[in-house]
Amino acid sequence: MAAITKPTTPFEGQRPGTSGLRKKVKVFQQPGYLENFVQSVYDVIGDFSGSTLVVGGDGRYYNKEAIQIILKMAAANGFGRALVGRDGILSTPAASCVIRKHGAYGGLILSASHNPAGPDEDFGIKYNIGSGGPAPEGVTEAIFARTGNISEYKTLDVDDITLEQLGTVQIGDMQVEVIDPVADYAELMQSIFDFDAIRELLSGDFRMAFDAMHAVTGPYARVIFEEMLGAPEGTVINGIARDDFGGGHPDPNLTYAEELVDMMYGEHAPDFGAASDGDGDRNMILGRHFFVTPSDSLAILAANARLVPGYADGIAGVARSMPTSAAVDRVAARLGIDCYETPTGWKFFGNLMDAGKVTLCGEESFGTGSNHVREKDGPWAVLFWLNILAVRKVSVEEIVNEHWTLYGRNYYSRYDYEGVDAAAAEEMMAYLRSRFEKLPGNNFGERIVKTCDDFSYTDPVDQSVSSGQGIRILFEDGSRIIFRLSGTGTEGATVRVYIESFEHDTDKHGMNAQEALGDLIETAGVISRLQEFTGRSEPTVIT
Ligand code: VG1
Ligand code: CO
Repeated sequence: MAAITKPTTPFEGQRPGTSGLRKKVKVFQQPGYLENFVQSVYDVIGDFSGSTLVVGGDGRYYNKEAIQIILKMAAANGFGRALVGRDGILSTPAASCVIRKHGAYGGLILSASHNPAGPDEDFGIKYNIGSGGPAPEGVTEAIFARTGNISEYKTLDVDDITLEQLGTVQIGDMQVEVIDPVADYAELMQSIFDFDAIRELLSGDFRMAFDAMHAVTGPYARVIFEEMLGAPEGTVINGIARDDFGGGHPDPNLTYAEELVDMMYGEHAPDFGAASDGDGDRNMILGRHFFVTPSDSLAILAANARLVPGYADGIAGVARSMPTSAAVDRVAARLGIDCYETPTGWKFFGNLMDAGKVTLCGEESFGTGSNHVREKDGPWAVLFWLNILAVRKVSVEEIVNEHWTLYGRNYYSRYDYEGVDAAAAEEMMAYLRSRFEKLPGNNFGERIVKTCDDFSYTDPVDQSVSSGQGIRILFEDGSRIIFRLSGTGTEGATVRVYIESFEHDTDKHGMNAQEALGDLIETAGVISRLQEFTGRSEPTVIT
């Protein structure tokens, strides 16, 4: 069947951010908008003729329509085969798993992660390469450059295909296989973790709750936790995936995962609670009346990795994004393995994992993962904790306290100011940069500023340089304040302020983080004049 070529003109602003192109649904629905981006991807990723493309998304509004457009264009551009999750569903880590397992050339993942979904909310798309990981900056910049001069796109004039049934259909010369979105992923999880031990744990007095937040992990969690591991029905709450995520904000943190948090801090709370986000790559871990910060979680997984069959031989190294606390650095030091500090966003971990330099990676933003795929992975992190709990047979709180006693505690918190005027946010960042030379040597309370800079990263594998990755104010005592502008929002700017301080003294480990970091939080406001620039006296979310 002959491809048809349609003329088009460029749209402004199609530069992928921290994790792909994210815009309002209404923006994506403009004729030619999605098509331009997709054709730009196909134009720059090399020779894929006859090879396989993986397509799937988090099930949000516009997911299915977008998939039909993408598939017809894939066929017209020469892909030989496409693998699509049934109903157009693939969680982000499952998409990464499918790309790797089936030797695909790459994949298109449709998601705006935890951002709300619906006709007036957000949509997103990103390209992942054959390793299963998000395209590196070189590729995303080439895609963006192409969107600036695109003049036509190729498609086929054919009917939509059925995504609801497993099986194979043809679009032109391309074969489309509609696959079970859970099967490959569940099999991979079974190959890493001790399912028998976890099943035994869950068959006793131990109780867990998993909040899928009406998003993509519902079907994954019901199969893995309830069917395969035998947790009682009802263990997975909000397990029906909806295209508007039930009107919620599927961001697994103490603010948005309210139902789970109430349960875990209530009477008769379960022993273990967890939640994942819209596209299944984030995780939140809770014990009874106890919250585990994502940075601590990464450190604890690294310290206990040998208890898990998939990591029984030890881990090669670890990596964390720059704003993530240094808790994992201490574990790496004790284990005698390397620890890498990368810019924010999972794409920076890909080269390190491909080169065998790191096994576990994580971000403070509720993201943890390993080299089993090339995305962060929510249900994987939950299984990792369950495996540790099944072996150690102590509570989540005991595991964390013991960890702090051994390694010290990195008090940590992030303040987000959402929907700030973009120009005002840029001015504040410029003001901070203008103070780099004057701040060192100054003291704020008992802390003295040691250095300030704008974080720049040279990839140790391909030597590519990424600069302007966040402003760091580093103090003599090792504490830090970081300022960054988010690269995933769709309205105005989001200012993120990350605060960290290390406490060695076990007697001081019982404090609330806000209390322990009180002086640094105040200093952050003084140094940045945030309130003056943004007009905000309180953050939108504290994690
Ligand atoms: C945020 C997080 C970052 C994460 C990214 C994508 O980016 O801070 O750590 O990798 O979201 O996660 P930003 O630029 O808004 O700070 V997800 O679950 O949205 O794919
Ligand atoms: Co996500």
